[in-house]
Amino acid sequence: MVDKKIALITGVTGQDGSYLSEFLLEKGYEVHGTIRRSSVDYRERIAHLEGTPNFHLHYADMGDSMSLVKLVGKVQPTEIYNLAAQSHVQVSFDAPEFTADVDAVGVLRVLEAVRTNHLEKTCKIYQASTSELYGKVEEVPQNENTPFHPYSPYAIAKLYGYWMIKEYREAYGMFCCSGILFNHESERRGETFVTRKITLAAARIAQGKQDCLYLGNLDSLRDWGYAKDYVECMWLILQYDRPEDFVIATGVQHTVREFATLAFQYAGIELKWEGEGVDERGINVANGKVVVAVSEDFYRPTDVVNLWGDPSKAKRELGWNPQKTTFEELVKIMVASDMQKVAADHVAGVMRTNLAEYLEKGVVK
Ligand code: NAP
Ligand code: F7E
Repeated sequence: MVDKKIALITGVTGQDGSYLSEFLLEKGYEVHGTIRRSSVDYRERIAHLEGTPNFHLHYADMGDSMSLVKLVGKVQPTEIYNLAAQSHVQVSFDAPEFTADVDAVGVLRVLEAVRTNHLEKTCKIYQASTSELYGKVEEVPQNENTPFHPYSPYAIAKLYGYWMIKEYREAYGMFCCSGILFNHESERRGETFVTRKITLAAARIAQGKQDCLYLGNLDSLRDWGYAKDYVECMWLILQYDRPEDFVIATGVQHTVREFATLAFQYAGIELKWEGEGVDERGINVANGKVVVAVSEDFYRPTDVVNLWGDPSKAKRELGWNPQKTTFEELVKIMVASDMQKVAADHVAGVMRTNLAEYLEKGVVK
């Protein structure tokens, strides 16, 4: 392996891409990231990094092989972190073909871009695999040997990527690995994922800017960790002495209802729950108002309801600490950040206000 560390991150504008960029820049890497042209050129999560000497952005798209081949040839990366994806499970039911192109064939395009540039012996590849592979789970908790049962177009696309990574490792001796990451959240999480939707709404309701939050399946169980801790693991996986796949999780499970209860508590609202199923309501104990209600709009055609990771291998082999940030600390960080953002009501806040209104009315999933 060459000495100079050059990382290429696909999906650098995403939650994980932004934290990973910070992490690698601190380690002295030259960091290159892919961006897409969009009608609004506002890259909120990485704006603070633009202009940093070792940080470079390039246009490329997971659906465009040539853009990836040319970029890999130009950058000559020693490590690729393939994070780019249509990452929303519910959206994958509305746009299954696009999801397959980006999340499945996109992985193949990255692998082939490395081979086309003859970098298979010098460039390691990290693939953003997912606990969604376990889907309609066949055992709890889930580890590296648990059988997969993908249960959405997103998960099925990601399964293709997982197997391609394994195939290229065995067929061509490439150092390519999957991190099977369980849900990880942060103050930078997209606003339509359930945790961020809850913390943003809790902050808005606490500050009188929203009346009610509409959610789907409150019983769904997730193993939620902090994204900042998880990007360290992506790097550790590529520093391991051989290419292997790892489950990354906290080993602790909570329901959506528990997340909401704690988030509202940190926002200063004590909730009590009444009713069942679609009639369940979260009531503000202080004034008797309904602040959380269930809407079938947020139910999925098939939902993954019992994710719980066993991070023993990552702990043992990578020396990673799955409990660096606890569930309670994670919720507190997210609520504190959204309380500030909602109070500040700056330009981006106005955009958030509109989105939150759509979310409240159930227009955007
Ligand atoms: P995210 O915030 O949704 O970011 C996704 C990134 O992919 C964005 O930079 C997005 O660019 C980019 N992207 C989407 N379509 C693209 C395309 N056609 N070409 C190029 N780039 C494209 O996701 P995340 O939470 O950071 O997750 C990172 C990766 O880990 C994803 O692959 C996700 O599926 C996977 N994963 C996430 C979790 C989790 O809990 N967060 C768990 C397991 C696995 P724009 O900004 O231009 O949209
Ligand atoms: O849903 C339930 C929903 O959209 C979590 C992605 O990063 O993690 C993420 O996928 C659970 C589901 O994340 C609402 O039905 C209830 O059971 O926050 P989510 P996800 O589907 O787990 C995995 C590991 C990834 O790989 C993905 O890229 O919460 N839920 N009510 C809701 N979910 C949403 N979004 N909105 C609701 O109102």
